[in-house]
Parts: sequence; structure tokens; C-alpha cells
Amino acid sequence: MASTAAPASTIFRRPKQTSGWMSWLTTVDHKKIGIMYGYSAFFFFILGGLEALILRLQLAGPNGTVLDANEYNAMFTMHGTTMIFLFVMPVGAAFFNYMMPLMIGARDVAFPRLNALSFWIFIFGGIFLYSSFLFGTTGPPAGGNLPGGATDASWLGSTINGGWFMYQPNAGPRFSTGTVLDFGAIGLQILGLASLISAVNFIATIFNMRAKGMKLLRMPVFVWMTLVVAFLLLFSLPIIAVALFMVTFDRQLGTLFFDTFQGGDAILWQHLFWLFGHPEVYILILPAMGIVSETLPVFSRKPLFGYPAVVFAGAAIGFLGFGVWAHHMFASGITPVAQAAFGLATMTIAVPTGIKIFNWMGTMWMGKIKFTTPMLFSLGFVALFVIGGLSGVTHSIVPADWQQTDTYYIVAHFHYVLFGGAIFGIFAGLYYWFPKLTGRMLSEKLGKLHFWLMFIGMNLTFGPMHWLGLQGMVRRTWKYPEEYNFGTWNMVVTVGAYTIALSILVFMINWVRSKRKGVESGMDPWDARTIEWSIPNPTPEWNFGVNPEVQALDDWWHRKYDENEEGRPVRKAEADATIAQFHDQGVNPPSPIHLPSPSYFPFLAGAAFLAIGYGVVYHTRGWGLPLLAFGVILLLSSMIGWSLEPLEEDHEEVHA
Ligand code: HEM
Ligand SMILES: [Cu+2]
Repeated sequence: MASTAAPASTIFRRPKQTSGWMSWLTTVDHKKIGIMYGYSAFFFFILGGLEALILRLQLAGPNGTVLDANEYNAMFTMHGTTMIFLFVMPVGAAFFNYMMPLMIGARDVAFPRLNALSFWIFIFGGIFLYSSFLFGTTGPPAGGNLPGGATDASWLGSTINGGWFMYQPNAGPRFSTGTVLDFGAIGLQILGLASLISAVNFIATIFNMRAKGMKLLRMPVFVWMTLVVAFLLLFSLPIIAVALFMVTFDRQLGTLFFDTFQGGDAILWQHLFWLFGHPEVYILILPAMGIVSETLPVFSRKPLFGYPAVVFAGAAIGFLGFGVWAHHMFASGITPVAQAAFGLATMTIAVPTGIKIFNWMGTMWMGKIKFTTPMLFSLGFVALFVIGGLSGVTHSIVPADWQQTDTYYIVAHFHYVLFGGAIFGIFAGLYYWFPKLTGRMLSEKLGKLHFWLMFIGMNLTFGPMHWLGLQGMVRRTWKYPEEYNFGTWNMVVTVGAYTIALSILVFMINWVRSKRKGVESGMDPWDARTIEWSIPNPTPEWNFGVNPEVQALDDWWHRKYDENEEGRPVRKAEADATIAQFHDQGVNPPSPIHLPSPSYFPFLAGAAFLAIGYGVVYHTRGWGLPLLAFGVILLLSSMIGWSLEPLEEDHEEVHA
């Protein structure tokens, strides 16, 4: 390491820490940001999970007394909101951040400081949402009481309670008079901004920063799915942003967009919400699809079957996903023609989804399957996602949907997709790429224990919900009477939920132990196909010692293997030497490498949103507007500081 000092300006010094907590606060390295995204998302996963466990305690038997109606509303709202916006989306961002640049052979994302900004906005948005537990109030609706006759909100009930869909006008100022839904609307707005920023960043990165030779159709499927998700975010988030502004205006400034008593339109909210909300579910599932498209070939020891079809199916799912939103509104009074059209459109999504599933099965067909933990989670993903997909098709049949909607059948469906799909995919990815973070392996023994507990628990939890729903157990209900005979299966469901919790505990123990004491992984522990495995583990600060050049899809595999006449892979004689050579280049870069300098400003700009958020909620209090002004000034001055920052300060150069 040597450094040359030649700052252009000295007014705005850039921080230089490369270790200690300040280095995390100021980092612009995509890997560190990815790790921070991952840990914070996991933290929220625990919170969302605890909320689910409380819900399931309440519903374990008839006439539960753990929660009152208001608290139940608050718990399921925060549970859903947390899982979607504070866990699955950010954990997706963690993978995109850490893996995507490595998989395209880049040193960082296109705009490293913007990347840090998006992370800090997410953190402060999450803090803002959760602070409603401390500051939120739920007053009685105009002319009524809190649900269930409660008169005052308890601590558990003092948070956002309008469902993650925040249906209007229920979640508007007329029926939700406290502040909790202000926290909801503004918190989601802040979180949406974070995702929008990273979407732009990832699109720019994928289009501009690929290694030489990495044509679009040589990109790993995971990178493709990152791209599709980024476009989905780019097109869907502005819609929810507008809708949330309308809610905030209704609540803060007295507009009447959604107040049906004075000419507002409740269905308009549903259109805007689901026009975002449906693409959102693909935002949640496509990263997992990308992950298993990487792991299935590696552990089947075969190339991905029908790579272009998988890629185009992913893009088609993204595209079609914008045309089906009103299938969430079959029971909301849209015309029969609209119902028929949206029902049909919804069924078409089964086609590209089916293509993907057949291609994954084709990949495994006649493969030499290795049942490692990431493979088990990938297989779990495929199996459970198929079940969730099939029950999804049943919703696209309008009369069936009328029967199922707002029952536990729906709850079963979307948890099969989101838990069985998204979360199993995410765990497949965590086990698969853990060596890239740490240079060690997660324990296979604990991993398999984790998998089986989670797989069994998941089916115990969400399987019986199908028949509970068909028997008429309604969704969003805080209790059910004895004579309905829902008790037995609900007890099974609750036992399942706690089994899942146990499995997560096993995972955490595994993670903490393996990080320090796990078996060292070497460079290419899975004998993988893609170029992120052509550099040492853990990933060096500079990613690639030498800018990679790619000659084929699955370039790394082709450097290690030839095919014989029968099309079977034959390991090249020089494969070990190739690996050693890449390892050496990765550890000892032959020429100096320039890395972007850290910055204080993303953190400061992100923090500004906390002040802005509270300023808006409390703008009628004496200190509200000054706080809002402070937030805006902090944001603007951070932006100015950011733009005047010297490009690099004492830039670090890495020499051989
Ligand atoms: C241990 C695992 C889980 C359990 C036991 C569980 C349980 C529940 C329960 C009981 C509800 C309330 C249903 C209702 O009253 O309408 C619910 C709602 C919901 N859950 Fe989960 N859940 C789990 C994991 C997840 C995950 C991983 C996600 C997403 C990635 C998720 C997303 C949602 C959503 C979006 C709602 C709807 C909330 C709303 O209507 O506002 N859940 N869950
Ligand atoms: Cu949908």
C-alpha cells in the first residue's frame, strides 16, 4: 500500500478511515454497503418474525386474549410492512449490492456515493416507521371507537394499523385520526425513495460497467433479474409515491382525494396502490428466481437449461406484471369486462413462470445433483413456489376469487410465494455466497437442520391455512369463536410458526460460529460457473486484481472444463494452475488500483429525511415546521457538500 496526496481542494476533506465504525458510516464500497443492507434487513426480519409469532399466539386457539382488535391490526400491518419493505426488498438490495458488481466484473457500482445514500435513506426510513411504536397515536375514528370498542391504544397498538395496503378512506383522516398512518404514509415514501435511487444506480451499472466481452446474453441470470427488478422499481415506485403524496395531502393539508364522503374516490386508491403493489410482488420474488438460477446449475453440474428462455421469461414476467393489478380488486366493484380482462391477463403470467420452472427442472434432469444446503434451499424454493403459483392461478378465476378473497386461503397463497419462494431463495443465496463474504463455509450439518426445520415448519404453518380459508376463516380477524372448529388446525399453524422460529435460531448460531470458525473455503469451493468465483475469498477490497475479460456465458467454468464428444465435461489438465493463477492475480494486483474515497454526505443526507418526516407529521406543533426546515437545509447542504467534494482525497493505491 502506498498513497499519493494530491487533493484538488481542501475545503471539503474526505474521510479516509478504512476500519472502525467510521469506515462503515462513510463507506462507499458496494461490498460494505451490501453487508450493512444484509444485517439491517435481517434485524428487521427478526422484528417482523416476532410480530408474526405474537399474531400466531393470539390465533392459536378460539377467542384468543393476547391482543385486542386494535393491537391485532397493528401487529399484522407492521408484520407485513416489515417483511416486504424492511426485509425482502433490502435483503434483495444486499445481494444486488454485494454480488452484482462481482458477477459482471466491476470494481463498484456506477455511483458509489449514491449507493451509500440509498442505504442510509433506507435505515432512517426504517427507524422512522418503527418509531411509531414510541410516538404513534390512534385516536377514535370520526363518530366511533377504536376497533373492538377499545378506547385507548396500548403500546403494541400504537403503530401503523391500516394493513400494508392502507386502504382508503379507512386509512385516511376521517377514520384514522391518530398519527400512526402519517408514520405509515411518510415512512413508505422515504423507503420508496431509497429503492428508486438504487434502481437507477443498478441500471447504470449493469449497462455500463460490465467486463470486456460480457454481452447482455452472457450475463448471469442473477444479474438479469437484478436488471428486471431495477426496471420494475423504476416504473412502479413513482406510482406509489404519487398515491402516498395524495394520502399525505389528505391527512395533512385537508385535500379530499380519497374521502368518499366529499367526492373522493376509494377505488382510485386501490388502482394506484395495486398498480404498484402487483409489480412489487415480482420485485420480491425475482431476486430469489435469479439466485436459484445460479445455484441449480452449479449443484446439478450442468449448464442452466434454456438460458435465453429463462432470461426472457424473467423479463416477460416483469412486463406482464404491470397489466394485472386489478386482480386484487375483483371484489371491489370493477366492471365485469374489466374483471374478465384482468382475470385473463393474470393467467398469462403462468406461462413465463411455467417456462422458468420447466427450465429449472430441465437443468436438474440427468444432472449429478449434490444435495448441499444451498441446493436443498433451492429445491425447497421450486417445490413451494409451485404450490404458491398454483393457488395463485385459482385467484385469477373471478368467481373463485370472490370465494377466496379475504380468507386465509389468500394468506396461505402469498406466504407460499413469499416465504416458500422469496425466503427459501434468499437462504439458498446466503449459504451459497457466504464464502465470498468471509472466506469460510457455513456448517452443512447446521444448514441441513435449518433447512428441514424450516421446510417442515413452513408447511405446517401455511398448508392448513388453505383449508381454514376454504372453510371460511376470514383474514384480518383477531379471533374466531369456538363453534367454528378452527381451533385444531390453528394450533398446528402456530406450532409450525414456532418451528420456523427455531430454524432461524439454528441459522443464526451457524452464521455466528461459521464466521469465526467455519471451514476455510478456498477460492472456488462449489466448483462454480460464474466469474465472482475467479477471485479469492473473502473478496479483496479491489474485487478484481486484473480487469476480467469474458469469452462465454459461464466463463469461469469454461476456463476449467472442456466438453468431450458426448458433451460431457472434462476437467482441463491446467485447471488447477488456472485457479492458482487467478488467485495470485486477485491477491497481488500487478498494477495500482484506484478505489473511490469515502464520504460523510450520504449519511448526513439520509439523516435529513428523519427530520423531514417528523417535521411533516408534526407540522402543526410549534417545533414541527422548524424541524422540517432544518431537515430540508441539512439535505440541501449535504447535496452541495457532496457536489463540491474533491473527487478523491489521498487516494489509496494498491501496488503489487
Ligand atoms: C413465521 C413466518 C410467518 C408467519 C407465522 C406469518 C403469519 C402471518 C399472519 C398471521 C398474518 C395476518 C393475516 C391476516 O390477519 O390477514 C400475516 C400477514 C402477512 N404476512 Fe406473514 N407470516 C410469516 C412470514 C411472512 C413473510 C416472510 C412475509 C413476506 C416476505 C410475510 C408477509 C405478510 C404480509 C404481506 C401480510 C399481510 C399484512 C397485511 O394484510 O397488511 N409474512 N402473516
Ligand atoms: Cu397481484
